Amino acid sequence: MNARERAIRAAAAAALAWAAIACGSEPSATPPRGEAHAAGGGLAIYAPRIPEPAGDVAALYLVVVDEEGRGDRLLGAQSAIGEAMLHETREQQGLVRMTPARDGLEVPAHGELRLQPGGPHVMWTGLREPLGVGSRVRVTLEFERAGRLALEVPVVPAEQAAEVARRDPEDAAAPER
Ligand SMILES: [Cu+2]
Repeated sequence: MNARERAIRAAAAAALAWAAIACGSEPSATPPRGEAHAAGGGLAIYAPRIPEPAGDVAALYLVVVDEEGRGDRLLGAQSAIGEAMLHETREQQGLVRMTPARDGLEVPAHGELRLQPGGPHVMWTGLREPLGVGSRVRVTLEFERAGRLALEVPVVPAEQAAEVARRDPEDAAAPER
């Protein structure tokens, strides 16, 4: 590893350590939407991305849009990469912390659920192998009403966590049902 690679890794590790403790607290700008990556049951998934993990914890960010006005609830996100948890972030005594979202995360009718740095997200712990930029992770999202939606999520550079996805037709994923 050369000096530049070491510096990049150190920066990524620092970013992730901070995210793991605080889950971020900076509001992110509204990202452009691009193409839907998966759709089904009245929901569409936009801009899925996993910032390159520096350790054995990874976060998933994306936008779930309720397109038919029925509302829903994200209950889980399965993947072979590790054990998934749904997290919310809350401010407690001046500190921003993540807490388990035991009842899932609401997708408001006619609205959207935004998993993003500083907000709710999916977090995998105990990653079974390193995830490099450019790799893709198969994820199955589970919703209370819409059921399961499968998609492939790209791993992006850690500093792009707050940004959203470029349009890439190959990113499109077929819904499982
Ligand atoms: Cu978390």
